[in-house]
Amino acid sequence: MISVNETGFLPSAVKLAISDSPGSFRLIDDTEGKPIDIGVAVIDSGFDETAGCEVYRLDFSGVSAPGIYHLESDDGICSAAFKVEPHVYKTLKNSLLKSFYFQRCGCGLQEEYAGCYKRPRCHINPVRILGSEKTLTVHGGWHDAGDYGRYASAGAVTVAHMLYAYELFPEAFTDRVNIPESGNGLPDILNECRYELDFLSELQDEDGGVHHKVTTLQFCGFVMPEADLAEQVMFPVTSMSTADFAAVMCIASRVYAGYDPDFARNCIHQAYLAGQWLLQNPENTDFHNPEGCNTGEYTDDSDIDERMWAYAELLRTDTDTMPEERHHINPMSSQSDSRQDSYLANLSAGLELYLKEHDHSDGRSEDDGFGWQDVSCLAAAAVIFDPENHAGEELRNKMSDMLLERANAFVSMQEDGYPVSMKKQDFVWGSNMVVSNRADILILASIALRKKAEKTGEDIRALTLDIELYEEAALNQMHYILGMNAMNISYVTGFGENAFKDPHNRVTIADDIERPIPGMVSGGSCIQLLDEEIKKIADDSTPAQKCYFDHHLSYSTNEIAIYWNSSFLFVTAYFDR
Ligand code: G3I
Ligand code: 9MR
Ligand code: ZN
Repeated sequence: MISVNETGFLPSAVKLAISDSPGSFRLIDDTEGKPIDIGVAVIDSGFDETAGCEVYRLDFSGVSAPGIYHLESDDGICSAAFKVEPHVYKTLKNSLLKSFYFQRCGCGLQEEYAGCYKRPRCHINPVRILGSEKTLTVHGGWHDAGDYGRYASAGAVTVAHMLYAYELFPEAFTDRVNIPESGNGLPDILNECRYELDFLSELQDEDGGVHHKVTTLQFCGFVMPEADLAEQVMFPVTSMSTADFAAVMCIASRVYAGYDPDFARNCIHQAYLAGQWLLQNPENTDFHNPEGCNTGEYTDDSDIDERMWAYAELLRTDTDTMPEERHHINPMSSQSDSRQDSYLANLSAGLELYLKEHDHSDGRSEDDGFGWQDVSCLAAAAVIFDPENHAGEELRNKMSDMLLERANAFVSMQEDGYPVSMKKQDFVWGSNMVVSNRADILILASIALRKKAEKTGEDIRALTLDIELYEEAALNQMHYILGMNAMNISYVTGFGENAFKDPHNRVTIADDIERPIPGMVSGGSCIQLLDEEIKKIADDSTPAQKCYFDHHLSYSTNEIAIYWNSSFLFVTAYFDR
């Protein structure tokens, strides 16, 4: 087997594929239908426990001419085809972004924008507040994944991935992706995130607390969204949701300030209220489903990282750096200094506690801190890329150290076997997000080094080697998701000859359309074997990369989710800016 990134490579990038057997290999130009005179170097990379085989890296970086190619061994084994061209990831980037439109709840998807995936509006009935008969109406937001639940933390982290990407490399988001708001003066990534932000803002109580989720009590069957008519319930306020909400509303207030000042002012006001709630409610409200409820829990036994992220963003954003008139809605504005002090004190204490709890002396694999459960590197991004450095030099250095330590660990983890920065224990539910998050961290490290050089005037050439190492490692994680893996499968619907086809996605299961909605990322291999379907084809002896089943019933290995897509959009957009 020869596995390769089935979308393709940028012309000047290092180009690798993986063979599970030795031999000699040729590069075939599929347009000409014949081999080209480019050497394919074979490097024995040793036995890879996560793949369960010897791994031979095939380096064909010598090709740079735009075209369509595939690799062939001397005994006739062929890889999937792939492209080499500038902007080879543009279509993928735009499809990953468009996928959020297909997750929209509360509106109909019109044929003009959704094509054959058009559908009527869904989940428009009033929502009951758990434990009472009171109802309220909530609007919009994205369905979380293959289910139709709407979850505050998952939504907030998803939007944060996208808004941080936009803040750090806006040039990657100039294309329109044909959604109803296209052409309204905002980039479509901001139009799409606004759809979720407007929903999130309806989850906040007057005291600033944010409700954990809006779902039915039980997962519905494999029906279309508009046929899911069971009562929707709003679950209690949690500290995790309130903290994630505070953080993402701060980012939104910055990013939308130039486009919609009223909306931006409301975002920072809601963030400020959430921040006040956090200061007044210091206990973690680790959520667990009540009796009779089986929808997504998004439990977290610690909210230290979420609070760290909230305080980092509030420290950076809930200050006078915002338009002066904003303070009129913050009666506490004359006390903004004392607010600043409390954010800074809590951020500093939170980081100290977090670092103590995550010292990895127990041999656990590295955290990435860019997902829904551990948001520590979202907090790091808030501090490191704050142009005003509100957190101060010492805290910023600690955050940079944490980020760079992880990036360096991810670089070294790809030295043998598959160049993917994963140990066996990292193949958890949503392991493709772990891979993608590690690419995101590598990119953040690269950006941080560039910005440091710009700021200090340090000769960028001294940092170039590190920057190139980080970016090459980030691309290797991307290659894994797009096909260079032991399953020889592309984990993004519609992208690659061997793209996965049968996601655990209720819309795809129920819509009677053969092709799955494109641009959706599969959760990927999970060694915990957490559903009955995967247990039919995998057991404890199955290599970590192969605990995967392209079957709609395997929800623990083959679901799709908004924060898996946003994490991968971050890395794809970076390489198509
Ligand atoms: O954090 C621990 C880690 O410390 C430990 O080493 C590892 C192995 O034991 O487990 C890690 O916890 C895992 C957690 O995800 C964080 O990665 C749990 O085992 C695992 O069960 C948990 O899975 C989550 C799953 O819901 C079940 O709760 C997935 O991350 C999460 O993406 C998924 O989310 C679902 C929603 O509930 C419902 N909507 C669909 C969505 C995607 O499947
Ligand atoms: O479809 C649900 C998926 O979104 C969740 O991630 C998963 C775990 O919470 O549960 C899925 O729903 C299944 C339920 O848990 C058990 N009965 C079968 C349901 C559909 O696969
Ligand atoms: Zn809906």
